[in-house]
Amino acid sequence: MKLDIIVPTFNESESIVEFLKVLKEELKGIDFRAIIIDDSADNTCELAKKYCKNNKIKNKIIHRINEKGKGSAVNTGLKELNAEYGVIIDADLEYHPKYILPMIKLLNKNDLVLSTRLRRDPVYRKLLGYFFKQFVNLLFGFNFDTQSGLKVFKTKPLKNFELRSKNWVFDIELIRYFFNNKLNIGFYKINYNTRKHGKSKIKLFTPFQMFVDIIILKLNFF
Ligand SMILES: Nc1nc2c(ncn2[C@@H]2O[C@H](COP(=O)(O)OP(=O)(O)OP(=O)(O)O)[C@@H](O)[C@H]2O)c(=O)[nH]1
Ligand SMILES: [Mg+2]
Repeated sequence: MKLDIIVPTFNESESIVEFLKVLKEELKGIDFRAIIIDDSADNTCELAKKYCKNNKIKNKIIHRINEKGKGSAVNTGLKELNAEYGVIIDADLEYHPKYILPMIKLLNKNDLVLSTRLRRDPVYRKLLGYFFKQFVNLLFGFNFDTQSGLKVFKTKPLKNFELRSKNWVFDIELIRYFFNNKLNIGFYKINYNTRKHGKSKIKLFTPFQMFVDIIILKLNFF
């Protein structure tokens, strides 16, 4: 079994080494490759390259200079896939790599497996999440934890797929592709942590940008 693991990074110098260390530990004995798509201005890229080299982690590290956006980075990563199975995971350890293998197991019956977060959020975030889900459900017809930052999938169905969302709604676009093509989607419940190091890339205006982007996605205007 071969795994290609897409990791979008933006100024994650405080997390990347710990992330790669945990990833390697959890995937002991598995043939995997870290595909890191880095848009950082800090030394995330150098740290990742050095750690992979010193610890014999197969890798493809792309440092993009003039491009940005998590969706756009994931799209660059999708083009690099050549393993049977793919993973998309954040670098800040909010999603523990220990969940990757149990999720991959579920690909025997599914084409895409989404992690579903068991939430311990404050009430206002629970409410925001609830309305977000209802809105997505209304427009696209699915009621999943779309924004969870760990997903695993078979790579074959994505051969000719291209993400058009550059930012935070790429998850919905990816899921919509599997959903509309009647591919099987499975779920795996996880506990998730809050970010330990570094800063969130979410800004105050991000929910508004997401709202507009969801409507653009619905209208296929990207
Ligand atoms: N390449 C790339 N990666 C990005 C970009 N924005 C965010 N990321 C990465 O995408 C992942 C998720 O970003 P976060 O800032 O953790 O977003 P979040 O998890 O919703 O927010 P927090 O809960 O505050 O951590 C992290 O690995 C980021 O480094 C970007 O513009 N380019
Ligand atoms: Mg995060």
